[in-house]
Amino acid sequence: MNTSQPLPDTADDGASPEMRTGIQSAAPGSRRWAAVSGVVAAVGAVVAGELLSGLLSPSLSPLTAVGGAVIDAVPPGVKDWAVALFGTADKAVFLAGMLLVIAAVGALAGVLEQPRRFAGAAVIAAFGLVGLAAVLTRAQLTPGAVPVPLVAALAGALLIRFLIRRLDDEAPGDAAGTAGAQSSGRRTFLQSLAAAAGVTAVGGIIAGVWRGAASGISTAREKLQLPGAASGAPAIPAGAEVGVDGMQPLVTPNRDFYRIDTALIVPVIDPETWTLRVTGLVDREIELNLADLLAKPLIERHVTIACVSNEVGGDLIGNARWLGWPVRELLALAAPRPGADMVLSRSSDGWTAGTPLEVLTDDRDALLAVGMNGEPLPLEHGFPVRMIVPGLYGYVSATKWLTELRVTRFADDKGYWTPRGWSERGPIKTASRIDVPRTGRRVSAGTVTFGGVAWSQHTGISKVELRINRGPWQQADLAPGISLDTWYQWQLGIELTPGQYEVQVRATDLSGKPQAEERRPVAPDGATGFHTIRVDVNP
Ligand SMILES: Nc1nc2c(c(=O)[nH]1)N[C@H]1C(S)=C(S)[C@@H](COP(=O)(O)O)O[C@H]1N2
Ligand SMILES: [Mo]
Repeated sequence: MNTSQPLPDTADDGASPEMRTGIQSAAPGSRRWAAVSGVVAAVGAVVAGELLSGLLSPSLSPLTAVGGAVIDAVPPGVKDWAVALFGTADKAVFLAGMLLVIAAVGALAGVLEQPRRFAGAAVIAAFGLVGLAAVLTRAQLTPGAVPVPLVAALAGALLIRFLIRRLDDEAPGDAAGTAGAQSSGRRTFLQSLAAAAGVTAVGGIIAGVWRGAASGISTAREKLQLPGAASGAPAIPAGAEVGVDGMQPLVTPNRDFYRIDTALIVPVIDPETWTLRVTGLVDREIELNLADLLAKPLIERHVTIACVSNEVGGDLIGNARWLGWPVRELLALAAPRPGADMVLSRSSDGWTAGTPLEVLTDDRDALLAVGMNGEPLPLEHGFPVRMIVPGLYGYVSATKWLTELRVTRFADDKGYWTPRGWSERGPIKTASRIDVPRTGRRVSAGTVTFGGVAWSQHTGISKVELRINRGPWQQADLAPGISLDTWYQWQLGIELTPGQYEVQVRATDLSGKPQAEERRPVAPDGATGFHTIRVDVNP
């Protein structure tokens, strides 16, 4: 930049000195820079909070506390929100939105700080108090988390004051403000602003890498040696995978497994210090650590878990081989008292699920899972320990980052989603899906091969049928399932002449009950209706 030339907006600043009646008034051009200063100060405060929480409270920063509080406070019945939370929440978009709001408040603070000293600093301090309030309400609260929003806000307030002072120095507000003095003052201001922005950016990158890598825990996870299973998973029967091109694998690889949770950042739990407590209506409270758990006789089972927010034909469902200790064994040690009918499982971030005691104590192999497809649980799937309960939607059973099992009663306690418009009980509904061909796809006339999956966890599937243009149901070839708790693949070849067709699928469970035809939305307890696709058959 040519320093002998006035910067573009010194023209607005300098052209009308009479506008600057004393140091309190801000010229329009410098107001823009005041806004920029405010943005840098506000984002700087956020970054300071992230860095400091990295040191003092890795699982709770002011930013994630406010985000978590916003997510929890979303009014029930707001469908898009529910879908965003239950559905594959785009957490990056949510975080970006939060940063935009913070930047906007920062800009406002900058504009306020310029004419009224400390007005902007007060806005940033108020922001710190919001952060503190949010932090205090979070389940991950530790003493170390408390000073973080205060120190971060103080840093932001000092920074905004410093930058605005520099900005004001540039324009003394009287005739002494010659073009030369202004341009040198402007240079000093811009240098300060650039330095502050640079430090903020570098700090942001460090905080991001720090979080992203969650390095120590990832390493601990990689080093963790899972014991073998005392009772291995039943072998996958021959032919369970129908081998139709374009179908998903029968066992879902971890990296492709759907992820649903309310956690803005993945909770990072040190396996060395993790404990699980059994509390509530029990004769004996129990606390065990990971070494205790891994020393138990573990079993391995394939279980297909599904989200209640899975739309008809949707992909919020996956099948994995889970290694864990049966929940019923732990509950037997704790000895639930008469009258208890629910277990409220809690994760490290305070999220809860209410599961009927009965399904955790019957023979269905509900697990305290430590392994997923032969590896320790991935961090985003609940490392180090989660629950897996065959037959129930995830929101009432599949607690990730598990820390407590509270034996209680449905009359006394509620899981996270129940007061938010979702049913207290969530058995998975029998359903089926056409995966091949994909809807709208063009295929050639002749034998068209259809393929897909059907599930009725813990009951099993007896038949799958297809119908074309609402004609008679035609029975598909149903592959053997791995167990009653997993999905089944099916396929059927149908002769089709050129034209456009509607194809529907329905499954019947092993008790003879067909899946529900009536179209119902996902709330409050899971969608129903036949998955319907359209196929264009070319000549
Ligand atoms: N801690 C915690 N566990 C949770 C949730 C959550 O929000 N927090 N969501 C549940 C829901 S709604 C589902 S469908 C499953 C999804 O498990 P996955 O992400 O491993 O597929 O996790 C369950 N466990
Ligand atoms: Mo879910």
